[in-house]
Order: sequence, then structure tokens, then C-alpha cells
Amino acid sequence: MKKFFITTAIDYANSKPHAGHAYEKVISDIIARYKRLTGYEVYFSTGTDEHSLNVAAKAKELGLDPKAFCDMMAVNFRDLCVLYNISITDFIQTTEPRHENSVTKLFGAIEKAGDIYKGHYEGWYCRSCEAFYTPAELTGDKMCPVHGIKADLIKEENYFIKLSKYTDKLQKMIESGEFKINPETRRNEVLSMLKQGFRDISVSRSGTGWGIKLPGTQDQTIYVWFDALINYITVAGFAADDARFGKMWPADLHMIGKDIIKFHCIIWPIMLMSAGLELPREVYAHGFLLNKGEKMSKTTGNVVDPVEMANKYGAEAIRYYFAAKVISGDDGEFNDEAIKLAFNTDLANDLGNLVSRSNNMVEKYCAGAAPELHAEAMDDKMKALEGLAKGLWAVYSAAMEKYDFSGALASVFNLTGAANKLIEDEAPWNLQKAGKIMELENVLNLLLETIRLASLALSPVMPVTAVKIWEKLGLGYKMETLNIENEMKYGFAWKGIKVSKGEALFPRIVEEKKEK
Ligand code: ME8
Repeated sequence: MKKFFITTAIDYANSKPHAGHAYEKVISDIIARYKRLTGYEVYFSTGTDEHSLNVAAKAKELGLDPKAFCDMMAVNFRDLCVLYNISITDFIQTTEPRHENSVTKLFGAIEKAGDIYKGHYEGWYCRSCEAFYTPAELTGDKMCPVHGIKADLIKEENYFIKLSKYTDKLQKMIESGEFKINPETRRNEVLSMLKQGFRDISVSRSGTGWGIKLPGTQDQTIYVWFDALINYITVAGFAADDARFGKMWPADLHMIGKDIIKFHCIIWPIMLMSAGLELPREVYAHGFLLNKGEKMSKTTGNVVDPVEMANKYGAEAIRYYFAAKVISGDDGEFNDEAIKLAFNTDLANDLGNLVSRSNNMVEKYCAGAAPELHAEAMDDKMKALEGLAKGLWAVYSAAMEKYDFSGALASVFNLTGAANKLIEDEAPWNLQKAGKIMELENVLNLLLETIRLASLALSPVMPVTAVKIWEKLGLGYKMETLNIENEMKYGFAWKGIKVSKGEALFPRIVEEKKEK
């Protein structure tokens, strides 16, 4: 079986999950599920980044031991995965012993390659980014350009990695496509960073008191980014299980946000190169979720809580929203109005209505037993819908392979829209009155076939909804064994299958009238 190893970034454990974390996990899950449904053995990891200064500071503020604080916070992120139905195969906390072993081993390999040296560092450090800035990059009165908080001037002796030794080789691997960065804009951004020249970075900090000890030193800890990036090989079994590592590594896809490409597209691949390990096949950098055009931040107070949103609209609806309405790679809106609109228009009206109307008519006109197709009674409108249904897989899969979820879903909703239109155009109730039974059966058969194909295509995005639809359609599909490419062939043998209308899939959200 072909394998596919996909990872998300690991989230800082100092605060609760925010909508951006949910977004990244959901789109990665859609890919993981799609890959499974197309015949891959999928490994899928996420986790928490726990050795940051903010984590230690927050634990201290609460009077807690930092590790106990991390374990407590990690539960929120694990629960988020359950709430959003994220099909991970591993959840890593960077304070786990397996990770410490892996960091120590990788550091040893880089040191052995002669790529670690001792030096003095003086620079401006943002403790929220956990990154150094040059004076020119700071804004105003020595403020971090990302967080708008004051950067600290840090002078310390620590250890450096010779990034500059590998930047030419990395540039060639990006240019040749051997190491893929998507979307194109991010690839160009990384190439221009490399062309401007990239300075060596320190891999340790001194006197922080929190983090993995740098082997052979007294007060040095591994720099939190150097530590965090290594999580991807820890998960694959580095330093724990060679056979597993041989099978899982390299990762096929690192899904991350656009703010951390420097770490994933320059520093991480060079760490691997130095240690003689293969590079991940691809890094995909998604955009940011915005609230009414503004970046969500705690200081502006416009952060949307992903747990509240899932409880309000259902995780399936939010998953749909992320996939359909946030264009892959771009920033996208995330607010109540936008979600309600997508819910009522696409899910309640287009999809939900199509399923309930169609199944209702099969119950009413055919006693709930699906009818067969009569080729001799197909008119042009029916043939047009049949043509769209036959072409769905090609359009849908081409978009999914590019992680263009909104494109893939547009092809599905184009089909369901056409099916709804066929109902209006053919008016099955009139066909029945006129005794045109073959035509009536054709319409109903085509509707069922449309719903079947659409539900298969929707299954990586809305797995719970897909199963509900399969139950209504009397289809025995099992997610674990399903191969969507095989099943999405047009022309299912419908005759006699028991169909039932059941409950509405997505009851419309009705606005509560405001008190005057
Ligand atoms: O960067 N919209 O952790 P993090 C979409 N620990 N995605 C967003 C977002 C938003 N508004 N805000 C953040 C870290 N993200 C490091 C990663 S990986 C070895 C270490 C994304 O909790 C962000 O881009 O700040 C990143 O991919 C992920 O959420 C975790 O962010």
C-alpha cells in the first residue's frame, strides 16, 4: 500500500486553541481522509509545542509546574481534534521522552557533520514569535512586527548551525521541484529569502531554565524552534523505531500557516540535510482566518472560539465552511454571518433539500424502492445531468490533488444545483399524473445517482453527513474500506434499493427576531 504522511504545525500550548488551529487541522484532515479514500495508508500527526518561554511564564503565573501545565493544556487540543473529527494517528507533546531522545539524536548528527559552532549572539528577540529580528525589521520603539510587543535585546553565548553551507543546495532543490513549496507565492517568497542571503541561527538559548538540555552543556537549552521542528521525525519513529522511520519518512506534506515558512522551508530542510536525512516532499502554507477583515488577535478581542462555533453550528458545517469558503492559500473570513449564509444556502437549501425532496418522491411514487434507468426515455435535460455526473470525478479529483477544496466542492454543488433544477424542469409530480412512468423513474434514478456521487465526494469534508446520506440511500458503504475512485463511477445499479427520507440533514437556521 502506498503511504502518505501528513503533519500539521504543533500549536503553542500557552493558550487555548483558536480558530486558526481548527482551520489547519480541518484542511489537513480533509487531505488525510481523501488520501485514505484513494488507497493510501495515511499517517497524520498534530500536537503541542511546549518548550516556549511563554509556556514557562504562564505556568509560573498560575503557580504550576510547567510540565503539568502543558499536560493540562494539551487536553484542549486533543479535545479539539475529537470535536472536529480529525482523524489523526498521533498526537505529540514536545515534553515527551520520545521527543527528547529524537532531538538529542538529531543534534548529535548535525554536530557530527561539523555544522554546529559556538558563538556570541546579540539580537532583538520576540518572545511570542520565539524568533530574532534585525533592528531594521522592528517597528516603532523596538516593537515586534508581528505581535506589536516590545522585543528584548539579548546578548548571549550559544551554539549556531551553519545554515549558509546548505543554502545553495536548498535553492536548487526548490527550483527543481524536488522540494515542493506551495502555493507558488510562498515558494517565491522563500526563494527570495534565500537569494538575499540567510544568516546562521542559534540552536540554543542560555539560562532559560525550560527546554531540552543541550547535550554536553550546563545551562544551555535547545532553541524552541529547533526543538519543535524535530517533532515531525519523532512521530515517524526517529530514535525509537528504525523500521517505522524507514517506512514513514520522508513526510509527504507539512501543512502550516504562511507566517512560519522560513522555519519550515529553510531551517528545517537544512537541519535534515546536515544530518543526512531526506527532506519532506512538500510544504503547503495556508492563509489566515480573519474576522471581518481583521487578523484575529487577543489584543483586538476578535478571536473566534472554535469550540463555541462547533457547538453552535455543528463541526460538519464548520468543516464545510473552511473547505468551501476559504480559498486554499488565501486569507478568509470566519464570522457568524458568513457561516450562517453558507449553512442556509449550500447545506440546508441545495444539499439538504435535494436529499429530502428526492427521497420523499421515491417514497411517494415508488414505495421507497429505487427505480432503474430507461435509456429509451432519456430526454436532453436528463442527458445533460447525466453528463455532469459522469464528469464529476475528473473535475473533483483534479482539484483535490491540488488541495483546492473550494474548487472541488464547487464541482459537487454544481451537480447538486443541476439536479435541483432538473426537479423544477421535469416536475415529477406532473410526469406521474400524465402516466409517464419511465420518465418519472429516470428523473428519480438520476437524482439518487447525483446524491450518491455528491455524498462520496463530500465524504472527506463532511464524513458524518456522508454516512447519514448513505443510510438514507440504503447504501452499505463503510468509510474504512471505501475506495472513492472506484465508487464514483457513474451508473450504480439502483433498482430495488430501499430509500428513506428520514430527518432533515441541515434544518435551516432561523434568525431570532430581535426584541424592540
Ligand atoms: O507557530 N488563521 O504555533 P502557533 C489560520 N508552535 N492559521 C493560523 C492563524 C490564523 N488566524 N493563527 C495561527 C506556532 N495559525 C509554532 C509552530 S511547528 C514545528 C511549530 C496557524 O500556535 C499558524 O500559522 O502560533 C501555525 O501553522 C499554527 O496555526 C500554529 O500556530
